[in-house]
Amino acid sequence: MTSLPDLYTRAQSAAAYIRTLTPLVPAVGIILGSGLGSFASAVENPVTIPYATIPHFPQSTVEGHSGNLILGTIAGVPVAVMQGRVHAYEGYTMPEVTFPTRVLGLLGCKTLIVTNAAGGIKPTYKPGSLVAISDHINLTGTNAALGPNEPRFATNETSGYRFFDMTTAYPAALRAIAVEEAAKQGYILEEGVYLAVLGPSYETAAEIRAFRTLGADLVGMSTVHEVIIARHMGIPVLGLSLVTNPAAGVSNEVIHHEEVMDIGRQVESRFSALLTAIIPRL
Ligand code: CYT
Repeated sequence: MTSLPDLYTRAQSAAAYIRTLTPLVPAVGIILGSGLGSFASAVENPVTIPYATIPHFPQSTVEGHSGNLILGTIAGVPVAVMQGRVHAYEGYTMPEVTFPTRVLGLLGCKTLIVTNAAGGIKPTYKPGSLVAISDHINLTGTNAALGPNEPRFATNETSGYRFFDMTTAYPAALRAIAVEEAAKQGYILEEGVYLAVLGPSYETAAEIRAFRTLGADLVGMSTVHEVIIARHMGIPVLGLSLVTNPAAGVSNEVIHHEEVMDIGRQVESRFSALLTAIIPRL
């Protein structure tokens, strides 16, 4: 029996395969969350690569997450867009969940934009609100960088270490660009702290009360693992959450995945316009 090559070799073979399909070197990587996949149609001269065809790439099992990597340009900037992600709650391991992030880094992405659908803990957030993630609280019970350190994933001299700083994972300068572009488009992009749980059950009302006390404004089941790996690789992150519902107990509503998808569809043009304005400024 042949054993799997090591993680770095697997990520390199995925990147090498992608390079056989397009000479484009992406400057910005974008991971699209639940209900936000339609931004992929804004990519110009797209080369669409189904995850299923990429060596070692994980497949999403969640409704609302199609599985394509799309390389092309947005406002002239070369980008790699992940239409759909995989989550730990699907049963994927940390190396699997963060594999696409590693591949985006190896392909050359200098900035990563991560997006997600989140529950709003802060009472002023409404379904449809877009929020720039200022920081996160990882309550998933695991860490994406678990396991042997692999310094070859470093993209510069200040990354690839066993222990690494997280205080600058979401640089204020990137958030400021997003806030400015939203203002130009006529609305206020708020900033907030994203708290990640494992899922797939939505949170209880008691958990949400506890999370509010802890300083969380948003809750979701993704993103933090990708951000940790991006940080390990030395890639700065802009995180954008779409508030799809008030978190448990914030209103009396019951939470459904369908409403998460519906809100995504309602804001898709606003969301695409914001991303399109941000990307040339990164
Ligand atoms: N909503 C969501 N919790 C929520 O309430 N989209 C993720 C997690």
